Amino acid sequence: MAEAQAAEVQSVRVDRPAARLSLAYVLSGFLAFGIAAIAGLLQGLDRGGMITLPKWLSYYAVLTTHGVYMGLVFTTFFIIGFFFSGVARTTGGSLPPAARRLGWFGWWMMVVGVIMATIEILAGNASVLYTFYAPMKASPYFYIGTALLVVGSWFGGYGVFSAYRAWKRNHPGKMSPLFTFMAVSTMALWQIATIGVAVEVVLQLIPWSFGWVPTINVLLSRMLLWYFGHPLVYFWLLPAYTMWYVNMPRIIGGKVFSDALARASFILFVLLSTPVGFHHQLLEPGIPPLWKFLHVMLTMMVVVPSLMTAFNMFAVFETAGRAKGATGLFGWFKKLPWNDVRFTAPIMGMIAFIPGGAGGIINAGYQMNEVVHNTIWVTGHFHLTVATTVAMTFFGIAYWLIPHLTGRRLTPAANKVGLAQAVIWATGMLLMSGSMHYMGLLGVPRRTAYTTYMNNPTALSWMPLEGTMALGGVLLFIAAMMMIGMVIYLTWFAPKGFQEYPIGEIGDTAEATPRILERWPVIISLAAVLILVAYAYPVIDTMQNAPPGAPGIKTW
Ligand code: HAS
Repeated sequence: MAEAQAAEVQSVRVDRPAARLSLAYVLSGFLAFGIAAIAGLLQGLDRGGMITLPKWLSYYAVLTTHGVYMGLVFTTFFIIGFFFSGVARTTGGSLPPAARRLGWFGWWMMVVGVIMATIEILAGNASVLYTFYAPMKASPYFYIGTALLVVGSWFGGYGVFSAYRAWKRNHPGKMSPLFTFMAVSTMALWQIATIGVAVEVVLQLIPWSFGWVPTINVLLSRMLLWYFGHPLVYFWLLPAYTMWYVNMPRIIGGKVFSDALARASFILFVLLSTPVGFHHQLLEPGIPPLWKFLHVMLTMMVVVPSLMTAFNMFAVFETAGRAKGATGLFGWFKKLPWNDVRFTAPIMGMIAFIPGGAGGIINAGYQMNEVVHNTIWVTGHFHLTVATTVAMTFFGIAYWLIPHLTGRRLTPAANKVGLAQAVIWATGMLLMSGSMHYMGLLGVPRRTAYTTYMNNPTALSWMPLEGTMALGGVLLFIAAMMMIGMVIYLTWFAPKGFQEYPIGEIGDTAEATPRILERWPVIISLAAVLILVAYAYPVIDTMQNAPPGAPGIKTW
């Protein structure tokens, strides 16, 4: 009986209107991913000294395209599409009309924003990289384009909130489904985080780039950027964690270990992701050391929900393995479905997060940061975290999500291609990110085009590693093109059929979830207090005792 009920729950299909909306977001994300991969290949080969880009194509324009498209466009579109699908799936199979309207409005706004920003980058008016650090000055239309991308994503969030509200209205007094709760938490975190970049872009960058004000307060603009920049990384990470907590148990034939632990870890992210931005500015003059210390302490606290997630995942793997008869300390390892790409791609990302997360903790130590800041180590760190952990989880999701949405199936042959794609991506990233970490320790700077520094012997000694990095980049490009091929296949050519949307059931031994874990007024108020404590004084101080403003410069 219970099995029949479980089978019925798993056969829920996302209905056509919701599937169309999710698919529009997911496919736009992968289109951006393909463009970013081409830019990545060109820039990797140029930086590794293997090719020379033509005069009309600046290294920095290609680098900006790669960073903006991979870090901001691919991720944001994919995340919103994934969330819409999972919210629909866990709240009955459809989205309320209001949620869909908000979703489509946001999608159009994001598309228009991306087109505007792209035109400016390609015209050579915005080679300011994905962090658009002042006083480098881009065309105002680049900033307006990125603002539209962000504001559009807010509407995606409002769509998720409105579906959540509708479910709560129809189920008074009940805790929301875990997936939906996680989508709401992540989009709430995103609303809080993007306030910083919205203020920077609208009040500082746009007026300055139009020439309405002659100078910009650089320190303030960077504070606002990093107010946004660190929670941005958790906006990337939390959808991957959603997959690990909710979808992964079903894929491996196990159960969700603890609903309460999962929710608690997401709430800790909502509370602690934002008041930590100064760990990106530890070497920036003008911020009093006490505030840097406070942000570093809070950074060490935001590591805790990731450690909780690691504990949870080991528990899920071990209990699933033991239920299948595994014995001994590590017997469960062999019971994992290693030949299922829905599992293998994300698990490779998970394993990469062990050194990736450790690297983050190294970055956050003040003295260690002096060694690695502004070196290519940091580029290695984020290729291990976002481009391996997060991206490989997104690949794993795409392999079942796209056929689910298009009414097709992931065939055994496609599964094999997927496994090869995941292995090539992981190998490419190991070579590329590994050499970046090592070169960073040797002092190789980040954000620079190829140079031998006038044949300086030290710089020449880096060249073999630059070559390994470029080789990794070539493998990554191959894996990216395979992924694009699979997306096309699964959308239009795979055999028609039913692909399960895997949703894990809560384990039998899990404790009941305390109600406080869904009290949004309490959670959001606490987050606001922490942000005020961490930022109010330094921001006011920076405005009152502002150094002379900077005029814009064009470094490219
Ligand atoms: Fe970071 C710079 C600190 C996590 C991304 N980071 C960056 C930048 C990016 C980025 C993009 O403190 C560059 C920005 C720029 O352009 O300048 N980072 C941290 C810390 C964490 C961290 C403390 N970062 C991330 C994540 C990212 C990301 C996640 C993207 C998704 N980061 C920094 C700092 C800087 C920085 C400084 C500035 C550096 C500078 O000077 O410029 C933590 O959140 C990490 C905690 C994670 C863990 C790992 C837990 C492990 C898990 C996996 C378990 C595995 C299992 C599998 C269960 C403690 C959950 C086992 C299975 C088997 C079969 C064995």
